[in-house]
Order: sequence, then structure tokens, then C-alpha cells
Amino acid sequence: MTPGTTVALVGNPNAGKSTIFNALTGEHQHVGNWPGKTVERKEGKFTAGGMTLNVVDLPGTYSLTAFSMEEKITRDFLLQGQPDAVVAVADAANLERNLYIVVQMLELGVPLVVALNMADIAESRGLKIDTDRLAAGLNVPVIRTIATRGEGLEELKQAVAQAIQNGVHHPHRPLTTGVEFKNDAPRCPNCG
Ligand SMILES: Nc1nc2c(ncn2[C@@H]2O[C@H](COP(=O)(O)OP(=O)(O)OP(=O)(O)O)[C@@H](O)[C@H]2O)c(=O)[nH]1
Ligand SMILES: [Mg+2]
Repeated sequence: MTPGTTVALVGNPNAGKSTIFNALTGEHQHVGNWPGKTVERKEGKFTAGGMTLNVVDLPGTYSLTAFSMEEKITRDFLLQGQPDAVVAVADAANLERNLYIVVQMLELGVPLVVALNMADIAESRGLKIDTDRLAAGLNVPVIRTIATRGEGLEELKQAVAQAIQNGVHHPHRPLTTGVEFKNDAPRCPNCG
């Protein structure tokens, strides 16, 4: 891993992580394999808020329970405290199912931004998601994105840069996993 600040893209399979990854990194990406695994590892760079950030496109996962090889890779990467921030990519058209991994990301205690992707599909089905209310409920920024059209990606970049600068402002209590994750992210005063 290149030294510096690393952002991990996490979310259910098909939520749009790789589309966001490609849009963020453009030409600045490297594709390899996870050590000893046949699963593709994509890493790249983008700039936001005057910072150059490494970004890793993690394999799709429904939870940190790690049943599949993809989930195990994602879990190990997160548990080893590698990312300085996480973008949880959620499919807005299947929000309830997608929120489970988002909640698990809250428990990591790392700066977190939610990309509420596939907004076009959700809206074409008549779903109206109040992103402000969701953000207030989760206590993390929620950005509406349509990754295939590049919509919301500038806002997403800004939110990631801001989240890294602000440190953690959400609960660190393990709600679903019972596991305390270790990382060096600055803690917010309310969390202790
Ligand atoms: N309509 C629409 N399609 C999208 C959007 N974002 C991604 N897609 C499409 O959804 C499909 C899945 O996107 P990917 O980026 O491959 O999803 P992923 O999360 O990387 O999937 P895995 O790597 O399998 O976990 C692709 O066909 C994308 O073109 C979006 O905002 N709107
Ligand atoms: Mg992908």
C-alpha cells in the first residue's frame, strides 16, 4: 500500500463501488490481486480538499461476518485498520438491505461518508429519500450520487476531505459485531 491517507470503498455487491472508483481515479489506478487470492484489487488516487488520497475498491460485502472470500478480504482490510476513511456505497433502490453494512461501518470508528448511489433508479420507482434526515439519523454525511453520470461525485470528494479533517463524529459502540475495531482516527468529544 502506498503511504499516505487511504479511503476504502465499501458496500454490497453491485452498489456501484467500482463505478465510483473509476470516476474518482480516472487514469490514476492500479489493478492487481489481493495477496494469495484471485480476487481483483483496485487501488488508485484522487485529489480532494488539497489532499492526494489513495482509494481502494474493496470487494462487495453484505456484512463483516465474512462468509465469502470477498467478504473476508474486506473484513481483514478493515479490521487491520488500513483505511483512514470509509465511503459506504449504498444502493438507494435497496436501501434497507444496504444499510446493514453502513451501520457496521459506523462501528469501525473511522471517518465515514455514505454515498447514496443509484438515486436515478430509486427515483424512477417513486422512492424519495430524505438525505438530510438520513444524515442526521446516522450522524454522518450522506451524498446522493448517480455514479454512471458522475452526479454527486464532486460533493462526495468534498465530504470525504471534510470527514478526514473533522475526524470521527459518530458512535464507536459495537452495535452489530461486538468487536471493537482499532484505529488511530481522532475521537470526537461526545464519543470519548
Ligand atoms: N442506473 C445506475 N446504474 C449504476 C449506477 N452506479 C453504478 N451503476 C451500474 O450498476 C452496475 C454495478 O456497478 P459496479 O460499479 O460494478 O458495482 P460494484 O459495487 O463495484 O459491484 P461489485 O464489485 O460486484 O461489488 C454497473 O452496471 C454500473 O454501470 C447509478 O448510479 N445508476
Ligand atoms: Mg466492483
